[in-house]
Amino acid sequence: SQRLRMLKRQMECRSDIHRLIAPLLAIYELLIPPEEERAKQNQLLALLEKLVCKEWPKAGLYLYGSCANSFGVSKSDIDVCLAFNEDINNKSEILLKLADILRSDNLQNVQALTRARVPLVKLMDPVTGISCDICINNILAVVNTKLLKDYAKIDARLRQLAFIVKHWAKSRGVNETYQGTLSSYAYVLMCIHFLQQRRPAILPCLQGMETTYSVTVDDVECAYFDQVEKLRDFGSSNKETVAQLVWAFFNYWAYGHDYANSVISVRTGRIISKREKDWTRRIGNDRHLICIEDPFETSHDLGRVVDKFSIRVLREEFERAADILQYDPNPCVTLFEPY
Ligand code: 3AT
Ligand code: MG
Repeated sequence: SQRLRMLKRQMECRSDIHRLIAPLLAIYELLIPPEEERAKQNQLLALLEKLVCKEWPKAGLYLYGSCANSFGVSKSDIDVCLAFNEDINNKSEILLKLADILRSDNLQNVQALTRARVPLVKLMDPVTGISCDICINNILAVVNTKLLKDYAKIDARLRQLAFIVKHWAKSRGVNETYQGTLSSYAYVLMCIHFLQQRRPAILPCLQGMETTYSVTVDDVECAYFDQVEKLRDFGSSNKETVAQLVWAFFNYWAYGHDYANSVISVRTGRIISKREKDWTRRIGNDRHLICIEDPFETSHDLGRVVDKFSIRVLREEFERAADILQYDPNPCVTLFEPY
């Protein structure tokens, strides 16, 4: 009956949906960071490189997350990975040392969070006003950052859709992993998977193609086709607009997705079954109430933060968004109203 409802709604998509194209694109444009922000980020990165190099000449600094995956909105914090060519057993010691170095160079609000799930140092640069998190040897995040960035180069509609979805999630308070809702990374994977599933497809499955890029990180082989310049026309036979896609995205998560049995998988470009992954039972704190497979660490469900309370919040928000896009006279305002 859920499928029927979905089909019915698909046929009933509001007839003036094209009127939402301009306002949605205007919101997207406003969220894009201006060029001078990039310059400031590079200025801060150069300073950090200088400081780190003095203490650890063989280490490297890499940007990851939204400042490097092309899904960063204006005024985001930056995520930096300090990479050593060896395993580090005592990250705390290095983080504390790093915090000392940063403090003595007048960086502000320096804090070493050695006991966090991903241990890191936080800081604020008073010159550029940028806040920054530095973690150690988080190379998988650097590689998944590249994957997201490569997908974004294939079809402009991915970045448009993901910016709107992230903006919605932040406005509605459902982008808080510590409160049981989803990370930005999870939302971007949901958008990629959604565009892989359109017919005709708007995005290919890069991990299902010939390998042109491959690295092994923490025993995980990360391999995919990264010559994305060759795929610029991939989605061109699909003419859907950002308005239709935003509408269909929320409809899918409100009324189309089979939460009981399905896992979304960017790695395969398909829906796979929970049974296939043995994600049918609760193990420890992993409840698998909404399943989003990490493209590289395939045993990781990015929905594992979601609990029996927050799944209701999430699904109610998807339904609210779908209903607004369908019926509200002014959806581009109502959709993003603070909760
Ligand atoms: P914001 O714009 O900061 O909200 P972001 O893309 O920087 O978005 P996060 O701050 O949530 O996203 O995460 C930073 C990066 O860390 C994104 C991704 O490369 C990596 N990452 C985050 N969560 C996970 C995860 N559970 N597994 C693997 N990598 C992750
Ligand atoms: Mg971030």
